[in-house]
Amino acid sequence: MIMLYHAPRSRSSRFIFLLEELGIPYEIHRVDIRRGDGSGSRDADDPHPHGKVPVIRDGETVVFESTAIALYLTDKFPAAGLGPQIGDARRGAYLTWLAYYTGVMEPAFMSAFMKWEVRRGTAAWVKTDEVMEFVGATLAKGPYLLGEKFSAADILVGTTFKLFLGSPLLPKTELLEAYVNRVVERPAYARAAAKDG
Ligand SMILES: N[C@@H](CCC(=O)N[C@@H](CS)C(=O)NCC(=O)O)C(=O)O
Repeated sequence: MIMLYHAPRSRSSRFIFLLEELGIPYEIHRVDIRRGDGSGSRDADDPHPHGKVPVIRDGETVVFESTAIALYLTDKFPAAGLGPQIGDARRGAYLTWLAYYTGVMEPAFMSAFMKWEVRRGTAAWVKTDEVMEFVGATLAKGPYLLGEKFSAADILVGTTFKLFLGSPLLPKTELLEAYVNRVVERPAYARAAAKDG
């Protein structure tokens, strides 16, 4: 059985959402983490090398990093159709969005939040306005990042936008609001929120 190491209202919350979407048996192991406000502490039960969440354990296999966990779970449990499999023409876009989420989108928003300068030609990511241009162009073509098909990439991206939408970092647009609503109106999101703790 998949075990999710989870801290309430953190990046591991969206994996309860994904596990609920997958409809597989899983267990939640709550751990403490260090929070931005100085509360919390590293938990000896957490197998993450830096004491972070999310982490999953599948028997002897431990996976951490949101992108890796999303790919691991959607590859291992393909029946729910939440990640295009090898051979599917949408696989490339799926891998791209998962990697882009961690490698470009999160650093872009984090840099803006921390007021760090993003120097073109030096940083491996871009500013949020460029990210949002790409997101906007993608979502203009379909209700989800992969077009008609909802995927685990929407869970990562949609839940992140849910947090920031309407803040100075992510001004509201009709398109973004509609996208976030499509993601968070899913019944699995509500089930996950009830289990978040
Ligand atoms: N790149 C990681 C980031 C994980 C992360 O930073 N998680 C935060 C919670 S939202 C955490 O565990 N912080 C505790 C700490 O930094 O010690 C991922 O996406 O999985």
